[in-house]
Amino acid sequence: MRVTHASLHLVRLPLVHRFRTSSHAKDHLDHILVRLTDESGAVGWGEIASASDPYYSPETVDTCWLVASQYLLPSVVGARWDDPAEVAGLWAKVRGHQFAKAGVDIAAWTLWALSGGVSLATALGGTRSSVVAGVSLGIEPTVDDLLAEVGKHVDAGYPRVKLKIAPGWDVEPVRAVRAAFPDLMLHVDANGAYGETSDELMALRSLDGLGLTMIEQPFAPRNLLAHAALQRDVETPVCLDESIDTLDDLRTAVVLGALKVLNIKVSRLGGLGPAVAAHDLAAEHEIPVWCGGMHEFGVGRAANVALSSLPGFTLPSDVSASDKYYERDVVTPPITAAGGVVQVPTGPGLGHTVDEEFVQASEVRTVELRA
Ligand code: OSB
Ligand code: MG
Repeated sequence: MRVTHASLHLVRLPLVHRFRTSSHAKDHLDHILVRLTDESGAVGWGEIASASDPYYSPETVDTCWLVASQYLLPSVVGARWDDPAEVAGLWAKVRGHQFAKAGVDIAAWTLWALSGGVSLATALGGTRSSVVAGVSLGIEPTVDDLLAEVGKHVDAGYPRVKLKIAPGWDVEPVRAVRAAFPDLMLHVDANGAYGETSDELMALRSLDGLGLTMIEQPFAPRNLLAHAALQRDVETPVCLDESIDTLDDLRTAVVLGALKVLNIKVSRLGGLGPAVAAHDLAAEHEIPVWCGGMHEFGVGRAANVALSSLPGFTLPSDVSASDKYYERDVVTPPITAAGGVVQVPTGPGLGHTVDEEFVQASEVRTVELRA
């Protein structure tokens, strides 16, 4: 296979509901779509789902644009490869920049699956025909607003809800949600906002009796020792997200006892190849995994659905329907969830068509490279 033509498309979509985490709030998102064309004219799409600001990861939309246009695409355009797993080898000298790599890697996988006439899920080794979706709810202005948001998504059929927490917005709102929804599968995500002061540790320990499926990323990404110490203190499984950028990180965290659950994000791990490898490694250690999201547009969202069809994804994934975030998505049909379940497409490649007219109408920057 040989990519003869590549382009990047910075696309802006408005969010239907303002999303606030421990670090920031967003009303619209800018993601970079990656378009690869091979010698036969087949087109594979990927998505660089980086945030605009370096608050979740050190990457931003601008660093991704720079690294993808100046390093990743020039190494891919014109090169021969037979398997998408080889594509990462073409940019092996580039350290880090996982989000940028992931977008190009997804495009290579979708192009390869499409050319082989198989679905992306089948190409990755997926076995499920549908995946269970969960929703991630941001920090709301009041507990009543949060209860209304939870109720809306429970009514829409989502079987699992994750709540963003931060020091000062934790035990009280989570208790209120638990009291109102006693049987709901519930977990919390702090995006690394907690330190190790006695008040902060006390708040985290107080969450232990609330029947949460997990406490996700309470401490800073590189602070594996604090996660291991908390896991020794609480029954609730500790889940790592931002701490795990590579398979080496995962091996270290396992040895330290820093996690009982792993959030696999295609973007954070640098692509679908490494995401599948993390799934396999976690399975060897009997660590259940689920697929995390970055508010992806339809391309990245479809890749998340395909990945979630692998057998180790036993917990609900953040693969909610497009309409939770966007009025109109970049793919047709959009991703839909009926009763909290998303069907895994069986058609070749992504299983969704990119609406190129809408992409063009919504793009704020573009660049092209030819062999
Ligand atoms: O930690 O999972 C996270 C969004 C932006 C940054 C970090 C996170 C999130 C989400 C998104 O929770 C969930 C989704 O895409 O549905
Ligand atoms: Mg998270």
